[in-house]
Amino acid sequence: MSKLKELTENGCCVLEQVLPEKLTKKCIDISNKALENLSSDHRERNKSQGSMIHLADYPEYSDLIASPELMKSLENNFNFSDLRFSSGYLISKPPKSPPLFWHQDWWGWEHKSSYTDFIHQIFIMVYLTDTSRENGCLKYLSGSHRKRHKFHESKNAHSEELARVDNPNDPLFLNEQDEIDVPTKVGDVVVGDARVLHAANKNNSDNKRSLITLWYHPHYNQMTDEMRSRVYHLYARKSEDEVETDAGGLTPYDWEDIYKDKINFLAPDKETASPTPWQRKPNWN
Ligand SMILES: O=C(O)CCC(=O)C(=O)O
Repeated sequence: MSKLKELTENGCCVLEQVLPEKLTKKCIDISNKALENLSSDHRERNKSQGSMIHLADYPEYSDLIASPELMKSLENNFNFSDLRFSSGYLISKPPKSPPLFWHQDWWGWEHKSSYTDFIHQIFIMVYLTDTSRENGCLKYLSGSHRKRHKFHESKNAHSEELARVDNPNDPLFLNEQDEIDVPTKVGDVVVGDARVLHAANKNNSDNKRSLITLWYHPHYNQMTDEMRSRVYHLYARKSEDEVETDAGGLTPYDWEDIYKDKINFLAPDKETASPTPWQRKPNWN
């Protein structure tokens, strides 16, 4: 099956050995430094994820965001018409840490195009260690980007309680019968439709398991003006009450030119409409 078919039908696929060792080493160094700056309060608030460090606070990640090897591989495997970047996080699970809850990443469920094959947003996941079920690899529910699932109805989805793991028995932390593990090697890239339900296994190992999640919009030129504005707001980290994003730090617009210039071709245009409402919950008919 082609990678495009896998992405369209299953909602997730792996591109093997895309990133050069020099780049992954650089990402590991930046990430280790970023993790040193984390407060214990941050860790407590994000026990399930491990950490939620906004990439824009570390302009050196521009080499990864705009990596020619990543761009080439996306071009070779998919028919993306106009790729743009919005944001991303460093998500690092400490040794012996709990699973990441089941969730999906899409925020544009208000619009009817979210219930079609059109892909508004992809996640690119770059793991900085080899991953397996033992140390907290990704898992997902195949096809869940295109159909109703009981997890969509959960009151708790994306809540602070889940992030703190107040109730480890919440079904969103449990294994699902038809879940598919996604073990990876350093250098691989996981590509997913942002709508697909995914989670991460607990990290049972004695080492941390770090991941850089990047969100891109593969057909930006075909999104509505309202959605394009929302993408721009995410890129520019506009603070809005309804958006559970980490507003207030650096944005790529604040970066020195040497970093900013690298990712300029991926920057969303400025807004031409009010941003689409922030809607994380699907409403299937
Ligand atoms: O920690 C992981 O492996 C997955 C992270 C994730 O689900 C996300 O970034 O949306």
